[in-house]
Amino acid sequence: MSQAATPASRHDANQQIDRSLYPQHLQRVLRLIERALEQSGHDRVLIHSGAASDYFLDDRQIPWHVNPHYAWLLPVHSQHCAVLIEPGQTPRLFLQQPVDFWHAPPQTPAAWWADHFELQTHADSYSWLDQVNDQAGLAVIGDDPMLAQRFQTAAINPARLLHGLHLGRTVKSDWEIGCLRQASAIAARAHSAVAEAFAAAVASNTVVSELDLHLVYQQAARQCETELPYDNIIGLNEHGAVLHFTDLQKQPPARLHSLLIDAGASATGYAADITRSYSASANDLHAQLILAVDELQQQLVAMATAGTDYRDLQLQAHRLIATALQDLDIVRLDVDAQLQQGITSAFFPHGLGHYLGLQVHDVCGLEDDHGEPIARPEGHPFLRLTRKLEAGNVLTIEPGIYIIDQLLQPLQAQQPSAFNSSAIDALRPCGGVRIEDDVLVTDAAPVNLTREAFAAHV
Ligand SMILES: [Mn+2]
Repeated sequence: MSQAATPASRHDANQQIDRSLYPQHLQRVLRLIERALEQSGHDRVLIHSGAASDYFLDDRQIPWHVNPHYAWLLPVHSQHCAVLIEPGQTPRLFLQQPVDFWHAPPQTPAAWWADHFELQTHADSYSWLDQVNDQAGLAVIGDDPMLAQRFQTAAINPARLLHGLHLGRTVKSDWEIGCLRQASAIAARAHSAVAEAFAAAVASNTVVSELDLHLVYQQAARQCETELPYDNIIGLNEHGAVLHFTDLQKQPPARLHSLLIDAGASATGYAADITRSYSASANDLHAQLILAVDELQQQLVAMATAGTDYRDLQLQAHRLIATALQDLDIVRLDVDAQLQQGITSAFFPHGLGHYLGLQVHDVCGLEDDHGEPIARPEGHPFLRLTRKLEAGNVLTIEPGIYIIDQLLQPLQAQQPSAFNSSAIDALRPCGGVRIEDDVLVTDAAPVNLTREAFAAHV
């Protein structure tokens, strides 16, 4: 089992997010939106929460997720609501409170957040739209098809304004950091429960299925599947090498070698995105690989400082992975030779991480401040973050090393002497290793929200 030591912290999953931080957050968001409006040349913006749609030929709804720009403004999210923002005015909130005996009504607005809006409730989904003039200076943000029908003069999702909103979301307020901490705390609690269940199966020489581990996770997180920010990736043994393995098996494998779990949680719309890897053996090569990835991951976290270009972190990750592969005698080439020949990309084919916030892969990771694309480094097609880091960014650091035969075998065939094939054969039944933490960039040292959460839980 591998679980790295972590610093102590004050935060735990039962702690409420500090509501006194919300008014300042909202004022900041409104300022950012006003600035974005100035730059896009619009007078005001209507941000719609969204509306669920049904499955094809069915009366069952597709799970609904709020428009993240609406969630940026408000801590409580329901369908058919909207905020109208006009610089210098109190934002107007059109809140749907339907008369409906089929469904539970949305929460009654609580003073601590609702008092910051001019509130107007409506019973049906669209009548309130008549109160918003369809004018050239209006921008509308949302994806309900009714919006485009109703607003023919206004700009629907104008790119320039969207960029301004996305850019604003890259730096988190204290309120948002509180939400992200809470999400990490819930996820850490659930990860720990799964680690215990896996360890218990190993210790008692029994087996456990991926689905059972998923159910342990959900019970400990106390979140429904629709609340989880993404489908849990829970891979036993060789499934750990499938980067997005969500096909959770109900049957346990004959023997447990390893577990890779990539699972998050949400808090007030904000996500945690955490991966841990465990070995069933105390000291086999896979267990050593977990320790090596854990160590290099923490080195990379420490480098996530303001001013650092995330592309350099990606390249640095490949150097550290090459070092680990050489040190563990998996690859018999030095770092430079491994990089030149693309060997680390076969063991670590994905990006080092991404912004995290209201979306798991949060917005604006590949754009500069003016909305122009920032190219990925050559040979790194899956990197999701190419910006320079700044204080207030929250992002993931998630290096991994996997045995993916599709990628490795062509290289092994080309140059057999570069690889220790018996080491690769020994690792294959264990799939792979990934360690992922959620990290807050500050003006000083980075804050590891995930390790703080694990430390507070234990
Ligand atoms: Mn991630």
